[in-house]
Amino acid sequence: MSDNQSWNSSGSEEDLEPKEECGHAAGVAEFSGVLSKWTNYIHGWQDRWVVLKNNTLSYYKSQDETEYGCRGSLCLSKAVITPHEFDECRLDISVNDSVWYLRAQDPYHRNQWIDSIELHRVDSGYGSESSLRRHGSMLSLTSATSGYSATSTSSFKGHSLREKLAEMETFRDILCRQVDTLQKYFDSCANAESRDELQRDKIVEDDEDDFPSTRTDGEFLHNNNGSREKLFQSLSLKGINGIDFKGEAITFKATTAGILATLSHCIDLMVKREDSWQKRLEKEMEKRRRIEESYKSALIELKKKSHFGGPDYEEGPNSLINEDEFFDAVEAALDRQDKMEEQSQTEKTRIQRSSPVPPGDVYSSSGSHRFSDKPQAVIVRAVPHEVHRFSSEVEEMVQNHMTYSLQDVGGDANWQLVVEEGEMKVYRREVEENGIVLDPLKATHSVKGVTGHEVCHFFWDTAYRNDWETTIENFNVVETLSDNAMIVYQTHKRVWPASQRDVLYLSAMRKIVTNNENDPDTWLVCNFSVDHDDAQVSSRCVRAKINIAMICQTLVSPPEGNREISRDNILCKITYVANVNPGGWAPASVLRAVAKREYPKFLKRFTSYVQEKTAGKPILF
Ligand code: 9N3
Repeated sequence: MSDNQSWNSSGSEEDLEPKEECGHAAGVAEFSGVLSKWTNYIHGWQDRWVVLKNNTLSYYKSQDETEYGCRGSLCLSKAVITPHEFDECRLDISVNDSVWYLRAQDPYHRNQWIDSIELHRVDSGYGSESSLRRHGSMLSLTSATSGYSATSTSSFKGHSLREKLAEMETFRDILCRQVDTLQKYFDSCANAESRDELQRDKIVEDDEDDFPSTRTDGEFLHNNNGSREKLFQSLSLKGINGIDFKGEAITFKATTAGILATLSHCIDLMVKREDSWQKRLEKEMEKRRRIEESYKSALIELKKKSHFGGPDYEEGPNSLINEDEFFDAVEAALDRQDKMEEQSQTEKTRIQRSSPVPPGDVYSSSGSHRFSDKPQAVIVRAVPHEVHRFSSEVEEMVQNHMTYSLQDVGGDANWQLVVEEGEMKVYRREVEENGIVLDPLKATHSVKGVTGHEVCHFFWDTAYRNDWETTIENFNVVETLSDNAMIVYQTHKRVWPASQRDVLYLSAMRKIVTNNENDPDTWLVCNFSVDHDDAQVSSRCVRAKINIAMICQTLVSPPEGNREISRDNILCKITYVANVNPGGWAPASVLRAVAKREYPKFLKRFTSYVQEKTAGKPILF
């Protein structure tokens, strides 16, 4: 019995046997190797020893059994070689209606076989056409496969299913051929009626691999290698027109059964795959659950160990508390600070009442500085000022503030008014750089009864710093550059749970005399970050950077009659600008909330302090 050639009309003798007719590709070496050959649905793909020689492709059961003769052969002159569209290992070789379905061990060997067959083939017109066709499909195939294998191992994952698909395509081919055979039979039936003539049967059995049990007489048909007598004997068993109907019917059933078997195999594969995916999913879910659990317990441990909010507590994007918690903590800390301040304030006034000091000196901590003792003695030496190594920096800062900081931002859409209280207006521009809030701030205020010089004096002179500044833990003058410029190092109170900040800055006070006599002169203090070798480096602190200016202009309204200018006639217009870079991460919402709360508080407190401090004292213009 044969494989697929048993049921088509021409894996025929003339193609299979006659080496002389087939021609000979001179000088081309013999090529042989193992290829899988499709037998039938029962035996499926079977390894066969295939030999390419003398323009003929022959196959043997195995390499050891070549002396028993080949089981089938094809003349290659008219053979059409078709590499399979999807199965990268497969090649189909057909001669007329006879097809061999072959598979190599890998795409490389498949291509090697195709190339060798082309080399051995003695060309006929037909052959060259097929050769062209073959090359056409090879081109697309090699490009498709190279792209395919380059993608990933995923091409192997669907390997069995792909193989099954290839098998089913083989079944389809077989069935198509059977349909053709039947059609031929019907055609000849129609002809026979008129001509009453039976055609000589052309069907030749090829491979005995297939359906040995289908023969009723137990005779095995041999292919081109077998005896011709047996072939003719068998013809008598065939139906009308030489067609083996029983064989065809059995094969039809077998092929359809094969399709069903393959389909069910596919289903099995898919079910197995689904099961394995399900198992993997369950495993992954379990893994996730365990990781989540260990994360939670690690978090609890860490909270215990790092003294939540203590010095080892990590600030920054990796902080274990979220912004809301952080924000609440900051709010609570600030409230505590406020309460403590209030308490110390009431304590101070209580002491002052019991031991009176000169009026207007309530906030003075030392009581020995020039202003409180002899206010008139404050010498204005701002113009011309002393030269020091930071003079040019200060000059540049002052110029910038005079040019840009004094610009009105009331109608500027970029600046949003965040707080308005009486004459005080606080604006800010929301600016972030790498997630760090830099929001520039600008505030304007009108303070009655004080001059710009007085405001700047109390702001600049560190002797009063502790009287009005509530956010500083400690400060010291690192270097005095001149009588209106110094370098200050200060540590800010820690805003729990954020890290503590320190600032090193140059603080300079200047008077800018206007060149237009209708405009008032300007007094200003600018505080801007600098580097200094003597500056303490604190491992506890994160270094913040500041660029702050207090810019003041004094407006004087003419006094009534011949009176002297009193404090009732003066008004100080303040522009306060602050650019603070916290120097490290802190939650944006927290910083913004703190800034919104601290700056207005500072401005009110400080200006009231200056008012109180100067009240009843001679005016310092
Ligand atoms: C803030 C400093 C920090 C944060 C300042 C520094 C600051 C403000 C005013 C200096 O006008 S001054 O020069 C008077 C002299 O002290 C001056 C304000 C904000 C939060 C209000 C923006 C640094 C401390 C800090 C930053 C970030 N602490 C925690 C997180």
